[in-house]
Amino acid sequence: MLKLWGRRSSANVQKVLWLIGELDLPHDLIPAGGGFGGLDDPAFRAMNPHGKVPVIADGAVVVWESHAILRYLAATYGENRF
Ligand SMILES: N[C@@H](CCC(=O)N[C@@H](CS)C(=O)NCC(=O)O)C(=O)O
Repeated sequence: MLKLWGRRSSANVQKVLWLIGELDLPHDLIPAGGGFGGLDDPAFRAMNPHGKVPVIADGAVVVWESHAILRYLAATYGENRF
Protein backbone atom coordinates (compact mmCIF):
# COMPACT_ATOMS: atom_id res chain seq x y z
CA MET A 1 0.00 0.00 0.00
CA LEU A 2 1.10 3.54 -0.71
CA LYS A 3 2.75 5.19 2.30
CA LEU A 4 2.77 8.94 2.86
CA TRP A 5 4.85 10.61 5.55
CA GLY A 6 3.62 14.01 6.62
CA ARG A 7 1.17 16.05 8.67
CA ARG A 8 -2.27 17.29 7.62
CA SER A 9 -1.39 20.86 8.65
CA SER A 10 1.22 21.10 5.87
CA ALA A 11 0.03 22.59 2.56
CA ASN A 12 2.61 20.50 0.73
CA VAL A 13 1.16 17.37 2.30
CA GLN A 14 -2.41 18.54 1.69
CA LYS A 15 -1.84 18.75 -2.06
CA VAL A 16 -0.62 15.15 -2.09
CA LEU A 17 -3.60 14.04 0.01
CA TRP A 18 -5.89 15.86 -2.41
CA LEU A 19 -4.54 13.92 -5.40
CA ILE A 20 -4.54 10.64 -3.48
CA GLY A 21 -8.22 11.32 -2.80
CA GLU A 22 -8.95 12.16 -6.44
CA LEU A 23 -7.27 8.91 -7.49
CA ASP A 24 -8.99 6.96 -4.68
CA LEU A 25 -5.69 5.33 -3.73
CA PRO A 26 -5.52 3.25 -0.54
CA HIS A 27 -2.75 4.70 1.60
CA ASP A 28 -1.22 4.90 5.05
CA LEU A 29 -0.52 8.39 6.39
CA ILE A 30 2.45 8.16 8.72
CA PRO A 31 2.56 11.23 10.99
CA ALA A 32 5.85 13.09 10.50
CA GLY A 33 7.08 16.66 10.75
CA GLY A 34 5.90 19.50 12.96
CA GLY A 35 5.05 18.25 16.44
CA PHE A 36 5.31 14.66 15.23
CA GLY A 37 9.03 15.06 14.51
CA GLY A 38 10.97 12.23 12.96
CA LEU A 39 12.50 14.21 10.11
CA ASP A 40 16.03 13.86 11.47
CA ASP A 41 15.76 10.11 11.95
CA PRO A 42 18.37 8.32 9.83
CA ALA A 43 15.68 6.15 8.22
CA PHE A 44 13.73 9.25 7.17
CA ARG A 45 16.86 11.04 5.95
CA ALA A 46 17.68 7.98 3.86
CA MET A 47 14.40 8.60 2.02
CA ASN A 48 14.67 12.40 1.85
CA PRO A 49 18.08 13.91 2.56
CA HIS A 50 16.42 17.35 2.85
CA GLY A 51 14.43 16.15 5.88
CA LYS A 52 11.09 17.54 4.71
CA VAL A 53 7.58 16.20 4.24
CA PRO A 54 5.83 14.99 2.17
CA VAL A 55 7.54 11.75 1.19
CA ILE A 56 5.84 8.75 -0.39
CA ALA A 57 6.88 5.14 -0.76
CA ASP A 58 5.09 3.14 -3.43
CA GLY A 59 6.63 -0.28 -3.01
CA ALA A 60 10.34 0.22 -3.61
CA VAL A 61 9.81 3.63 -5.20
CA VAL A 62 10.46 6.57 -2.85
CA VAL A 63 9.58 10.10 -4.00
CA TRP A 64 10.00 13.41 -2.19
CA GLU A 65 9.18 17.02 -3.17
CA SER A 66 5.44 17.55 -3.35
CA HIS A 67 5.28 18.43 -7.03
CA ALA A 68 7.44 15.46 -7.99
CA ILE A 69 5.05 13.30 -5.97
CA LEU A 70 2.05 14.77 -7.79
CA ARG A 71 3.67 14.11 -11.14
CA TYR A 72 4.59 10.55 -10.13
CA LEU A 73 1.07 9.75 -8.90
CA ALA A 74 -0.57 11.34 -11.95
CA ALA A 75 1.74 9.49 -14.35
CA THR A 76 1.41 6.16 -12.54
CA TYR A 77 -2.28 6.14 -11.59
CA GLY A 78 -3.91 9.09 -13.36
CA GLU A 79 -4.82 7.35 -16.62
CA ASN A 80 -4.25 10.66 -18.42
CA ARG A 81 -6.83 12.43 -16.24
CA PHE A 82 -4.21 14.79 -14.76
N1 LIG B 1 9.71 22.00 -1.74
C1 LIG B 1 9.27 21.04 -0.76
C2 LIG B 1 9.00 21.77 0.54
C3 LIG B 1 8.78 20.78 1.67
C4 LIG B 1 8.60 21.52 2.99
O1 LIG B 1 9.11 22.63 3.20
N2 LIG B 1 7.90 20.84 3.90
C5 LIG B 1 7.65 21.43 5.19
C6 LIG B 1 6.16 21.33 5.51
S1 LIG B 1 5.17 22.27 4.37
C7 LIG B 1 8.41 20.67 6.26
O2 LIG B 1 8.78 19.52 6.08
N3 LIG B 1 8.65 21.36 7.38
C8 LIG B 1 9.28 20.75 8.51
C9 LIG B 1 8.29 20.11 9.43
O3 LIG B 1 7.13 19.91 9.06
O4 LIG B 1 8.71 19.78 10.56
C10 LIG B 1 8.01 20.32 -1.27
O5 LIG B 1 7.28 20.91 -2.08
O6 LIG B 1 7.77 19.17 -0.86
